[in-house]
Amino acid sequence: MQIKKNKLGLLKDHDVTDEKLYLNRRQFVSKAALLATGIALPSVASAVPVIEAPEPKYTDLLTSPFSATEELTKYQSIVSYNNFYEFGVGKQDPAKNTTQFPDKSEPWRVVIDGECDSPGEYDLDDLMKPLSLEERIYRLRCVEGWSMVIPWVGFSLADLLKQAKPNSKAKYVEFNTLYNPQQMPGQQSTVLQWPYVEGLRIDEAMNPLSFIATGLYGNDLLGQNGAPLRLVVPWKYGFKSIKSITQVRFVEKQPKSSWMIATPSEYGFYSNVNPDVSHPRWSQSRERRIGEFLKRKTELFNGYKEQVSHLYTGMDLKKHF
Ligand SMILES: Nc1nc2c(c(=O)[nH]1)N[C@H]1C(S)=C(S)[C@@H](COP(=O)(O)O)O[C@H]1N2
Ligand SMILES: [Mo]
Repeated sequence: MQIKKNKLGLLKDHDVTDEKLYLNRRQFVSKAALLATGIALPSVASAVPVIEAPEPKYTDLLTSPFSATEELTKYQSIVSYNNFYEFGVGKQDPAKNTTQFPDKSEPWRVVIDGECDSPGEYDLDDLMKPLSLEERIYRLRCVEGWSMVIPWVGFSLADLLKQAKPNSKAKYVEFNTLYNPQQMPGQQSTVLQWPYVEGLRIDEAMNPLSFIATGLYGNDLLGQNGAPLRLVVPWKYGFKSIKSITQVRFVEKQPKSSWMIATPSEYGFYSNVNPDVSHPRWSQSRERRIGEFLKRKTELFNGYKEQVSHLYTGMDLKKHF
């Protein structure tokens, strides 16, 4: 996807995504780690097959006033250009390596526990029974400088959390991805600390924008997008939107996310999209919308300022990055 800018005098350096920068994000570690452990992930040479958008399975989805009205990113891009390090660090690795994931022969279990009055372990079906599915069209902005517009299917995170009745000590919510190095070969490497952990402050988690996706484009999620359920926090960088969740825990102290542990100088707890707070190694002022040629300006809170800026009143966003 490198663009030859010399052919088109119009383009400036900052108009095109510099893949070299973000490809470097953890690749220097991961390549070495993968080699050292001798893990056999398919080579990047094999192409991702065309994945046809399936017929919509959910036709009576509720619509949301929070939905964006921009052009949707193509289905093929959403399911073949991914970050899911449990399945490799290349953008196409998750699509290639999740054909058997999740294992459909076993029900997906989710534990909800910690500081709450009604903890429990649920089959996903039971967990979803009281909830009605809706469609939410959200922008997704990756910290690497690309973005998409995705029509998610799912429900408000708050609706799920309220069922567990969090108590007054529940100041934060911690989320864990499945830990299963057999099913997730990337977990045999030390590229990140496993399981993948993320967290939100309780008021961020209860904000109406915070969403649990179980599908996209009117159908169920595929493995590469974090099936069977993943978080979507559209005003934060994409890595906060943790995939394939097995544990939700109410906690008193701020959780340490996998990215904070990996590179504390580069990834903070809040990770709100902010064009004025640079990543230490690149600017965040612009982004490439996948499918578009020129970069566009990145918006504060990814364009969701009206809904979320009150959460950060009085906070120095440069300090709490
Ligand atoms: N468990 C887990 N969740 C994850 C990641 C990951 O590597 N592991 N990558 C994150 C990053 S960096 C991004 S940008 C989004 C990408 O979501 P998508 O592939 O569905 O677009 O997932 C996030 N969730
Ligand atoms: Mo990302």
